[in-house]
Amino acid sequence: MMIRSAIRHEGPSVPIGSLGRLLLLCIPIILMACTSEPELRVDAPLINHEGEVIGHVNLEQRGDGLVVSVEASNLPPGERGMHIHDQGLCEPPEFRSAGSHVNPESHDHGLDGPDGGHAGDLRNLEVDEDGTASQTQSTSRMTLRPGEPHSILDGNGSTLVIHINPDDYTPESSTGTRIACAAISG
Ligand SMILES: [Cu+2]
Repeated sequence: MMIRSAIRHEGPSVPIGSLGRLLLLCIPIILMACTSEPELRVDAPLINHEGEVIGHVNLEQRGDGLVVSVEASNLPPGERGMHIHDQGLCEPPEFRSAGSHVNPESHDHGLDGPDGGHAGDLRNLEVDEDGTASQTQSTSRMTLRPGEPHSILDGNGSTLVIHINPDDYTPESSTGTRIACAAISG
């Protein structure tokens, strides 16, 4: 009885209150969210029309969302169209080998168009004045999960292609020359 009493009164008693209890409950959840590993992850070098590596592309599957991150330099400043194309090959200088946009439903192009765009349509890449870009966006139209209809890791892989012109997200969009390419294969 004496020992139990001594242990019970060892430290100062600090009332944590309901807010404190809520914080104690939330901290492990926040830590789990911050440290949770992506389900699947692919990293690929980004090359320019001379075949030089100018950055890299990282794709991560997080639930039903595909997180697309681009880190690049030596790009022309401004907004640049960016899409996922349906062939996994980047042959400079024109990157025709990258094929067309991933579009299994044969939709019209353009995220803001009546069809809602191609599966491979992405938001423009914003390139800073110094030619660098560091951007992350998420899409639920593509997945890294193999065997699914919109999988990037189908038999022949896919490419992330950056164009000279911005995409205006309409069916009439003309993003022009392909200036950089990253081949993504499983
Ligand atoms: Cu494109």
